Amino acid sequence: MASSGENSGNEAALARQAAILAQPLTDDRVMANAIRALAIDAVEAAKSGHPGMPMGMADAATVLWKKFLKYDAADPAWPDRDRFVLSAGHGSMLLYALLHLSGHEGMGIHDLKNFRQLHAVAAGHPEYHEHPAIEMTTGPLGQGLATAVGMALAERLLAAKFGKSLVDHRTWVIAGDGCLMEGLSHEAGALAGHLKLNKLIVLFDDNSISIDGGTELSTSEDPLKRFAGYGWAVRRVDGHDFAALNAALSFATKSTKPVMIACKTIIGLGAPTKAGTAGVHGSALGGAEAEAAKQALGWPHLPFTVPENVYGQWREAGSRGAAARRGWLKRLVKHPQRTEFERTAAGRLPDGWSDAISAFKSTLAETKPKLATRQSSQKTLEVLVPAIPELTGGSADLTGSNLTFVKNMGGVSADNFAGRYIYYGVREHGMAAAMNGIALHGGLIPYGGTFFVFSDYMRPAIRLAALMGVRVIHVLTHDSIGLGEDGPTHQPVEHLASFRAMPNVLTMRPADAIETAECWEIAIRNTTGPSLLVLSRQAVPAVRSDANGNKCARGAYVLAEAEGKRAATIIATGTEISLAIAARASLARDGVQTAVVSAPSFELFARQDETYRDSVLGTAPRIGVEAASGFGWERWLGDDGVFIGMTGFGASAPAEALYNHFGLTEAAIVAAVKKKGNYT
Ligand SMILES: Cc1ncc(C[n+]2csc(CCOP(=O)(O)OP(=O)(O)O)c2C)c(N)n1
Ligand SMILES: [Mg+2]
Repeated sequence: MASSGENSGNEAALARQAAILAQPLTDDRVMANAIRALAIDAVEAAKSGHPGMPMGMADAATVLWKKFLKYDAADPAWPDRDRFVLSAGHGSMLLYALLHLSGHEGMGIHDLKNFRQLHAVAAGHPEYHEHPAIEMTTGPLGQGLATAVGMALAERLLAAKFGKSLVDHRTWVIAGDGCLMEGLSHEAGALAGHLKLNKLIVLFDDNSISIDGGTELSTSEDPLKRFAGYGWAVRRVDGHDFAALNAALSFATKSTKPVMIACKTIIGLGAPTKAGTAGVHGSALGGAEAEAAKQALGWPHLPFTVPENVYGQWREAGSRGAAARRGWLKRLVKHPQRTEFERTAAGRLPDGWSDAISAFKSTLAETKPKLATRQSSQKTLEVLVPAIPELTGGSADLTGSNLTFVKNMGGVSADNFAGRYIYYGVREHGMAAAMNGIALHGGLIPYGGTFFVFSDYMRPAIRLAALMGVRVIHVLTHDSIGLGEDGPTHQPVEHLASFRAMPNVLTMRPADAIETAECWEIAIRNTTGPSLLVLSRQAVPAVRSDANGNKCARGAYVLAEAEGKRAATIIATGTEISLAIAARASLARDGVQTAVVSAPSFELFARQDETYRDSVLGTAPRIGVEAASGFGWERWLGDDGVFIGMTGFGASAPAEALYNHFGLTEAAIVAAVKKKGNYT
């Protein structure tokens, strides 16, 4: 019988639990019970949280952190540590308890007591910046698993570059039913299997419970069969049998394929009535059940109290990797690539790259090429890729359209991790999450391409990149109705507005070759969040002839000042800049003087001081032009402004016909200025 979110129908789980709890208390079980007790106490204190998952996975996590995970609690930043990703982020207390018990600084008992309170290190879900040993922010199910694929891939790429003596670690993931129900798990699993990322190991919390009740309410699949189909090695194990867990993890470390171990667990193990039910997933056990659980577990201690001998065993586990780390440091000192390793690990850019791009921009200023901005992006990459060896490219099966490949990068495959270009396949979401993992791992700067409209398929991963503040660069081509004949399914309309609304995303839509190079330069330097380069399919004339400095860095600037007093200010981005320039010339012939402002990045412009912004925007009436939704433009246009853009979806036709049809024309700009402008 399916349970319905209440603690009913769990007789089988309770019978199994009784047998488990009747076993003699081994050291391993006591160590695991310390996790359980802390999870119970913290959730009780916060009166909210998720005790079930930490209580269920405590045994498996103990085996992992005691015997297998390579880490040294004294230095969570050790580059060659194993990565541990709690994909089932709601079980955050599992991670916090592990960090606390293993002796990590910055996760004291008072931090656990403060679970889920304002500014607490122990936030509701693990937050990347709260503690150096939290490898990433998790909570949106499936993201952890897919990001871990990127971490495991980064390890392979860096091992190929620097050798095993510096780079030789695993990526471990704990994922639940929810992570594996998410579609993203398919993209991630398939990519990892294809690339034979054998140092990626997923412990699946196979408890057959999610929020609505038993998983039989909504799924009949066998994830192990699915992952075996992707080329993974799979095992099933009793998640409360320490010997079996040890054997399974040992097997996992010898695999030539990525590994998934389904740990059959009881959610909330220890809770006398609620174990094995959805009732223990996401709420405090309640005083009586919490008390009784500790009694059943043989844990007679006061809340937030762990006996010294148990701390001792955990601290031993936490320092188990110290010798390995010291050995690694010695190898680093003698390593011929030490300087390069340290530079890239710290995320510092190489000398000379900025000169290379300056020289390139000077050439553009002379040659004034008429190119699609996606082509300009490729030409910029031809300069950046050789100059910045850590740049790692890719595309979600649109390499020839995104123009993200540069000669000699070499494709990454299971047989060749010396390549620098990743064929992500038609897996936008998987790509964006893997890019986050590559960036989080350190040592590499990922960029990846797809059509701008399919940023919708990547949005959850881009949002996490923004929240975590990691440097990933998205090359998003075919940026408007200007892509033409492929029609409205492929034509972004609301995407610029939506990303401009997302905190900490840098959205840039350059107008010509020089602006594209400038925006790439900004993206490379933007170490604190994702950058989106929104690029055209169709060619645009060069509008800039000066290449000194970086004008795009101020977000918006006066591209062409009015000859005399401004009758109006025409503000445009990307491909619409050339329309604005043409309208300005036509108006000037009629004696109407206007300025054209190029506004490649709203976010960067918003960061400028008011004086600068006022000087750019001017006091004359403003006309905004962008082949997209006008949502958000009112910020720059003011009450009096006019927006010329899209009010609905696009259509299928040649680009020029679409611009005419939707009224994005020189004539429309001229008419708007004549209607609104201050001139006599
Ligand atoms: C993408 C996403 N959808 C929904 C949720 C809300 N949510 C949190 S946990 C959960 C159930 C997860 O079930 P499972 O992974 O089996 O966790 P367990 O109950 O076993 O701890 C849901 C739906 C979420 N965090 N992320
Ligand atoms: Mg579950």
